[in-house]
Amino acid sequence: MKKIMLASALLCGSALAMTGCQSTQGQLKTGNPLNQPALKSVIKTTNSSNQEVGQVYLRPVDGGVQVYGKISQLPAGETVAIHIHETGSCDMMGKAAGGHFNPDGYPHSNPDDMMGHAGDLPNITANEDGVATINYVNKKISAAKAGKYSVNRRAVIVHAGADDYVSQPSGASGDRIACGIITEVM
Ligand SMILES: [Cu+2]
Ligand SMILES: [Zn+2]
Repeated sequence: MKKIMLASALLCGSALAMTGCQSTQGQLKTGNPLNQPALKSVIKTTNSSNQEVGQVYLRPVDGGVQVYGKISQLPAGETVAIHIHETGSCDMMGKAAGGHFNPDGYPHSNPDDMMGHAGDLPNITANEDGVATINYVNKKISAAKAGKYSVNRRAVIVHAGADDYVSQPSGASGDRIACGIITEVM
């Protein structure tokens, strides 16, 4: 009897983790929903309302770091840029986040270019409700707590326009409309 109760308690804990803490990941079907992300960024608008508009999660996977999440309240149907910027600050309308995370001194490029910024990510496109998702494996960053390629304490920035993956230094992606500092998931 004791054993059965313990088992059901564990199941309950798992169910809670899926439906509670990890609902976003579960909905996005981004792999094993019981696998906790290592890092997380709560995305807020850079304007004075400072409203929460999404979450981005990061977790180590084979060959890289899975970056996944959802951003809402974007202009409907618009394609916009999202990057990891070097400094973990969202001050001054996101400008304080600095340039793209670039530990190896490469030029800006498309996110799959191994000789481009580590912080480059693919553009996201909002649906008619202004909601966009991202689910991308970045091979140039680490989700570790610290280290040369770690993105812990750096910033996720969402822009007003799309990244052309060519223009220097940041793809001509326009204003910084939303921002979140990347932190460890406790
Ligand atoms: Cu950016
Ligand atoms: Zn870049």
